[in-house]
Amino acid sequence: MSSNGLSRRDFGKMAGSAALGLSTVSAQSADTGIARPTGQNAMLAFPGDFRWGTATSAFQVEGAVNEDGRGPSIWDRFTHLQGKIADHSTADVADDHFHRYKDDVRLMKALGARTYRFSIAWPRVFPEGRGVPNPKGLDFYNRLLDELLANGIEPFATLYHWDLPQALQDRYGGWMSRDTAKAFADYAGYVVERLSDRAKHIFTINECSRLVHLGHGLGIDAPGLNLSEAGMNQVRHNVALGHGLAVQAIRARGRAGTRVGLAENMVTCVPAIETPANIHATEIATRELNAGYLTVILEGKYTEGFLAQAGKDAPKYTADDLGIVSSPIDFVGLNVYKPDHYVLAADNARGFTLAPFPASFPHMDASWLRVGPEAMYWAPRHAARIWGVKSIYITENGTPATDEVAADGNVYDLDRIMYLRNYLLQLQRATSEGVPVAGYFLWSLIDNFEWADGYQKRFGLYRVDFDTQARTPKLSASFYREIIKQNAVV
Ligand code: GCO
Repeated sequence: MSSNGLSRRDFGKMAGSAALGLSTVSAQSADTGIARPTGQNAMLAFPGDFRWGTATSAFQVEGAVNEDGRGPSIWDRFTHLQGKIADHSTADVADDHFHRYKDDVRLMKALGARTYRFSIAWPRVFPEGRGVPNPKGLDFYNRLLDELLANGIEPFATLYHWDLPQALQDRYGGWMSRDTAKAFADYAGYVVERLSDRAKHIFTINECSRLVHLGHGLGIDAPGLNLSEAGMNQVRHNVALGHGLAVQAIRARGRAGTRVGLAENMVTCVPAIETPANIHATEIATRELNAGYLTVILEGKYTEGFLAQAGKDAPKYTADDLGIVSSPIDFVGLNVYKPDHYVLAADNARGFTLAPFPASFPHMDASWLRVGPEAMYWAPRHAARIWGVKSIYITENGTPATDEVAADGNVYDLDRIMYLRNYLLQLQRATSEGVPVAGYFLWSLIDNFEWADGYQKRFGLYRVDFDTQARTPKLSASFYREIIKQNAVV
């Protein structure tokens, strides 16, 4: 009993009803003694300056592919080939975000989000990939930046989210050539010179890993190639070189205070059982399995293991390249969806074993999206521990869901909420242990063009009716708004 005669249980009830269940007083059950600490979710809180946002990419949302002088990209070409996209769709219209960006900024604002990660379409800015710029194309991003800032939303811009100008594919073979890396740096410098008065955080390249494997190995993504191991290694190196040259161009031409990093879906290794030996093995595995990109960027050399394994298929490079590739960056962005490997310590030459996944391992509404929330703890922790990264953003996390519209018109996407809550609990574990994660961008703000899956896989907090372009919040939008409001897992 408290001194005013009310039991704490009664008081909790009163305060709870007054604040729609969001009481900040201790709500204790007299019967069980189970209590939340003062400040409802204090145990699950994020650092005070944590940045919450959502993410999209240009090709997936913009549409307007022929407007204001935009040139074709490899994804325009690819989507118009027969049989490449599951539902035979294209992204010619997508979310029509090019025309509806003001509405979409309002959706962000309704979430209470303070940041937004989007990408700039290279072929809008340089329709031919290099040479003569198209100021009208860049103007779209001027309008978008102004709208974001007017609404108190901080822009985080990605320069390359896979929409390579088709002209560079035709002329140089795209990323098979170092010329594309050089063209990328020129484009990066041009854009940052004009936008970094407002966009202070720049990501160079999104997910090198996927563009190499799905785009140049398996042929599932544009440009739809099936290169040899040697070819893929060279593409990966050229992308890393493009990243490094772009970092240098951004430093040279960006306004003071411009910060630059990359966004990668690192191969995420999780200890199968959290013992010191397994954790150590996991760190060895992380370095080796990311050797072709993150490791060389953050360490300035390819590991001996990588070069030995690649043998004659190793990429061709110069010593100068390694210095460029490893140009210092300000932050690392991690796209975290799933655990890639569960690792056990092993008495073998590598020092680790990758446990095979059982057929019954759970996944979301895509077979690749395994539910392993602990990936969200280990990915940033590895970046901080292995490479000493001081500033990390979770640049993507989210899931597709079936998102049926219920009889009352709502989308009760409980599976997405379950997924997000569990991943965010692991992120909170990381930040509470001091892993320097500065922000989180949920993929995605709105349902959009999910590459080879077309519009069949919905990742949005807002449902999009692609016939009418109407946007409707799903229950997960309310969930995320509450997370942002409380700055804690709810
Ligand atoms: C990615 C992507 C997004 C995808 C998302 C869901 O970088 O893979 O950035 O474009 O849509 O990951 O698959």
